[in-house]
Amino acid sequence: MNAHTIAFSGAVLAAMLGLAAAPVTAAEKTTEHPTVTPGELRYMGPPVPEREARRVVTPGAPPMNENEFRRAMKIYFERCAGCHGVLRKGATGKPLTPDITQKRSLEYLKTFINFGSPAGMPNWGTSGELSEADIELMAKFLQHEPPVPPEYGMKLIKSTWKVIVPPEKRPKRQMNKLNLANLFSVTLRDAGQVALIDGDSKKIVATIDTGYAVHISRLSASGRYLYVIGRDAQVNLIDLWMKKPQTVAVIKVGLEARSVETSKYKGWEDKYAIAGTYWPPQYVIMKGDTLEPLKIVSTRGITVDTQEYHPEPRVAAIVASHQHPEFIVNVKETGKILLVNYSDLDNLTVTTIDAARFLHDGGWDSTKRYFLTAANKSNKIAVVDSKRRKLEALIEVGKIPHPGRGANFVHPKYGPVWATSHLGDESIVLIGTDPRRHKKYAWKVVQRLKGQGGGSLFIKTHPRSHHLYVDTALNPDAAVSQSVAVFDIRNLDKGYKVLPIAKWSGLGEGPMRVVQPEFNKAGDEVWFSVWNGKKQTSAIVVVDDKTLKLKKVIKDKRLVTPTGKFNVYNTMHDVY
Ligand code: DHE
Repeated sequence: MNAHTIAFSGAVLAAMLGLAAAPVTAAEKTTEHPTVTPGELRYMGPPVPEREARRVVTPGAPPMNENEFRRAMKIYFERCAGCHGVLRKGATGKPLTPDITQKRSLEYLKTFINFGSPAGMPNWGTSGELSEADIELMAKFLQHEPPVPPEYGMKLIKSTWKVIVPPEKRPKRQMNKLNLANLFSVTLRDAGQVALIDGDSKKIVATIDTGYAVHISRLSASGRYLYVIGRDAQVNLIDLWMKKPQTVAVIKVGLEARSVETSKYKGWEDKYAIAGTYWPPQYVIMKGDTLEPLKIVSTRGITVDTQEYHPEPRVAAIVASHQHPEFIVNVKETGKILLVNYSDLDNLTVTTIDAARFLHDGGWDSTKRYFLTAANKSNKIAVVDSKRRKLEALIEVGKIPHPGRGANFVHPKYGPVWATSHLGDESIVLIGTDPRRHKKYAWKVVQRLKGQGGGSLFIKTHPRSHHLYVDTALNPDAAVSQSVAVFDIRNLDKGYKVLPIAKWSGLGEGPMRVVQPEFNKAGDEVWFSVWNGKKQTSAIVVVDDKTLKLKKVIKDKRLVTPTGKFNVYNTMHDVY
């Protein structure tokens, strides 16, 4: 279905997206047109005045004029792309391509946008966020071919960058009495916030507005700063030393993103931050303490296996090497792992490691030398030796491995192992990670455990625990998605015990799912999110790791759809 697509230049889009694009300076002003520079004039022609709006046509879609289309595009990129993807292929929200939306009808789309759904779609109309006219506009827009989203170059990124508290004005020492090492940053996914919860008192000490459909938190090497990224590619830099922890800098590095990290190599700690985007497919290196954007690098390129060009290879997990001044960047659709050396940004050295397509999440082995990462739709784990800068192994595992950062423990027989669970089957795979003292087991599957079922997202343990916890948050069976399996590492053959986490929360009704175990600093408590619908009450359940008994239920109306939880000490030191 060919659509009459319209492309907008960055500057025009900046204006449409409500991003304060840099004003046209006097020098750039031209007598030919009051607001457009000669370069833009040559490139895009004069801006189309309202009255001459051209019609946008996609066969089968209700007609819209260009001004309506522009407005709908602005609303979509600002409010919807974070969940439905900039190309409307779906993400946490359903795909919204014309082959689907045109079958739904205008009335259905209007109703859905107006009332939302318990599965997490906000009620844009009844909440007053969108007017009736805008809802009608969006219901039409979604039946047209998605417009080519804008690139996000330095000018547009810089227009979103704000230093709210400059470094020199920030405290010289911690100004609050928080036990920061045991603080948790908790993703409040559909609220677009993080909650900071004191691990000792279990009290919420702050809720901080972040990007839309907020995704993950990472810590600075110093443990002072929290870097939070939203699916809308907004990065918040939060200073935990302030009297009340708050955002001190913010930037939007693209339209859609999932990962953020800071430099961790000795002597370079926190000098740089990096964010990887789904759209545009690129990564952005920033100053660590202000988020000043310094370098944008596109990840468009050739796929590792078929050697074909890919226009939209999204940046997935990023970790910071401890062996060299490098970021390790997973590029999903090309299957390449980039070691980006930040020691000379003007002459950037990037080692490109061929791994396997559909790279996703991953984490370090216990020595923090080897990065083990899922090439999830390739059913493989890739192992990168960050010291030798080489692919160590590509290991066949189960169906769609999804480790989060994985789990490291010492197996009674095979020595140090790293574990992943799977979205596509019930297995939990253990991989030997000690090429020196357990050479014959290194980089091989040494054991496959049977878990509760597929749909697992995260697995976790702790050096002081002898338990391995496995969620099955996306399993279709509520009894499975609302509980977790726990193994005794000393006797894995005994199988798992089921903890009825959702039941312990006492929440009662709602489409709740139990997701992501996270230990406290001491390693004697495990926190689970009971992720309910946006309109229902959610909770965090704390389990005593020694007794496997319920220790505490954290319930608070501010806890809206809690998902990822990041203990400061464990996240700083890659303890998992
Ligand atoms: Fe995530 C990590 C991508 C859906 C919760 N998620 C990651 C990472 C990536 C990613 C690339 C690794 C980041 C890193 O380490 O730098 N996640 C995606 C998606 O593309 C996907 C599948 C669909 C989407 O639209 O985003 C997706 N993720 C989800 C969820 O629905 C989850 C369960 C709930 C939520 O909050 O959105 C979710 N993702 C998480 C969490 C982590 C994560 C908690 C960090 C795990 C960790 O321990 O580090």
